[in-house]
Amino acid sequence: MRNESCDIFCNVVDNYGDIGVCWRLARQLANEHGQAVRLWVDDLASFQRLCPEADVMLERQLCRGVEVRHWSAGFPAVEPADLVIEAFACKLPPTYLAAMAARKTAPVWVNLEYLSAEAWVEGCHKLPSPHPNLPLTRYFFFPGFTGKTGGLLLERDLLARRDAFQSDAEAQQRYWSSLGLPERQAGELRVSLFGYENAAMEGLLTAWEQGDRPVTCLLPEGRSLPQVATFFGQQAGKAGAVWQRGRLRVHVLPFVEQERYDELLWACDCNFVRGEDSCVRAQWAAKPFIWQIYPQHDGVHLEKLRAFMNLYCDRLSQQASQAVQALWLDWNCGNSAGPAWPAFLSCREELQAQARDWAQRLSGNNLALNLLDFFHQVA
Ligand code: TRH
Repeated sequence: MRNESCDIFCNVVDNYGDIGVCWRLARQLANEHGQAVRLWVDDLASFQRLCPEADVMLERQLCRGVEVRHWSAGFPAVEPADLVIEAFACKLPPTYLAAMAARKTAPVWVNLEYLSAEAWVEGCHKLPSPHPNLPLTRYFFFPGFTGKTGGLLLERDLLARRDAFQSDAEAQQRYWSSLGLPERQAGELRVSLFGYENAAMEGLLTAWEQGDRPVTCLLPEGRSLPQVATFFGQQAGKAGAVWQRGRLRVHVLPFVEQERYDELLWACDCNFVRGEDSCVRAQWAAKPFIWQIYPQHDGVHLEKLRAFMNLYCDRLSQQASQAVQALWLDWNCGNSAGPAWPAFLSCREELQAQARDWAQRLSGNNLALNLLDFFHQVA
């Protein structure tokens, strides 16, 4: 293993996606590639949701092989690392930039961008952007779904662990029991639901309530919970709550540490996910999924959604492709998602096979490996 260092800077804009991606990358660089990683994060409370043993009061702590630093005003004088990752164009502290420029060999400076399936990403991946005043160059690094992009975050053993879990009925049963769920009823569908507030929610819940098979919905605490609670005539809800209406039963789950969330995705028949990181995890889970993209005011998110749907649906039959697109568009445009659900469900076998194939195809393009290759080329 090399004796290299890496600083990752994360400004938490909203929710858990920014820190979710940075924390995952930091762990991978430290634990799989032997880098000395410092993760600078400005919001330790958000970080603690993903890594519960973190102490929000500490300026500096070691968590799972990563040195986690509170990024606050009054940035300390530190020696910059060999590889500097600025996540999602958060601005580096001016004193740190000056220290980077003062190093005998400038660090490799990478701006890790948001994930997008749009075609322009391939042309911008790895482009250099010289600093206007300092002798430094920043490179754009784009995650993505094609070989001309930086790929996706994927831990070394993830797919093997997934396969072991998915082929072990007892392990799955233990998992369900740990959540307090009984044995599956005949024909029962288990669905996880992680999303934002959504006008399409009531229609979907109604379709499940009135459908022809039992649906158990696993709902992590968070932004979707108030709407679901209202559907059941509740003022609010918290982890442990179980609600039933018709054929729909909802179990409210605690928000778990990041490493544990995968099991939920692996165990369910179908997953509703959102943002960036949970969407990628749903793809590795190799199960049919429905993506709620992070909404942007100018509507550009719908372009990003279409770009991804085009890629994802490319090898599906026309019927399955239409079913996926109809449900995803309804779910993202706030139209009642109820009418599109039965068609989606009827293509489940094909979608299941495609999900496995898709994960397999993507797994050859590993973001951490690509990033390190790039670092070694430029350094
Ligand atoms: O939280 P998000 O909505 O984050 C978003 C997006 O990343 C978006 O692109 C970005 O612009 C915006 O933030 C600012 O969704 P995302 O990306 O899925 O992140 C959620 C993280 O939470 C992910 O790492 C998985 C994790 N998670 C857990 O650790 N435990 C849980 O129980 C659940 C449900 C999620």
